[in-house]
Amino acid sequence: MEQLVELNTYVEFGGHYKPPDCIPLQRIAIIIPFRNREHHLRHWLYYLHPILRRQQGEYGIYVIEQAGENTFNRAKLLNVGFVEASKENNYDCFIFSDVDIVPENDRNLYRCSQNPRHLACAMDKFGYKLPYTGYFGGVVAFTKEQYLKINGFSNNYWGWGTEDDDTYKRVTLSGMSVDRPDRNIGRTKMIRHQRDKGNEVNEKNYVVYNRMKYTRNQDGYISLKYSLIKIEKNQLFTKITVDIGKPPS
Ligand code: UD2
Ligand code: MN
Repeated sequence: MEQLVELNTYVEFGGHYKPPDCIPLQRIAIIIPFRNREHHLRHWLYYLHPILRRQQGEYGIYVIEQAGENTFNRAKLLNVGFVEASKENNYDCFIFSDVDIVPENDRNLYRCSQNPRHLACAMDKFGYKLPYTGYFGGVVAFTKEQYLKINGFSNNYWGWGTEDDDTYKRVTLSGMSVDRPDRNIGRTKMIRHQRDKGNEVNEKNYVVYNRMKYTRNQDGYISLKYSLIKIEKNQLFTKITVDIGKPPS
């Protein structure tokens, strides 16, 4: 981590960057759901800070850590990230990224666009193409307005899977479509890994998914509940640790 800090002296404390010689059109918060992936985070910071700087955006990095051992809830952590980052700065654009994904091409701009944007549209693990049309996992970008329009993400997906499909459906049901970069530009790599302990596949997620048409207006940004445990400012990122509860028994 010390070496990483030395390599990226242009980053301001807390993981912020602002280009010195132009006025950026978007203020970007990058939100990373997190627990127990320090090695991936180092990897991500090593690659992403230089890329984001070259893209001349104004950005802040927020690592949202789920405290405790309860089942992981990725999408709920993303909602927390939206709320907490918004308290710090008037961000226009929110990029929600897995900790283990790195773009291969600088021209894959970490920016928001007309519609919610799917940045990880050509992943190495899927043969550099979409595994299915509605795939919306990995890295996505929403303006504040787009995020609020879909009522954020569902808080009810505990464990691995389906929360990204839920998000895609929220987007289409809200009358928006998805923007993606060209397949050559959208190439990304995911660091190979095993499924984490505490993030097992949850069959109940399909039940949540099948109901979402009726529940999405109540479940999301509007119903988010959590308690803040700690805000830790590091040189290259801000880490926010939260208690988000546990799945219903
Ligand atoms: C896929 C999707 C991801 C999400 C997930 C299902 C890709 C590239 N990504 O990822 O967007 O839809 O399926 O939930 O296809 N994490 C931790 N600690 C944990 C568990 C998860 O930090 O213990 C975070 C971390 O940022 C990780 C992300 O959650 O990258 C997604 O979890 P994963 O990487 O285990 O799932 P994966 O690769 O199948
Ligand atoms: Mn992964």
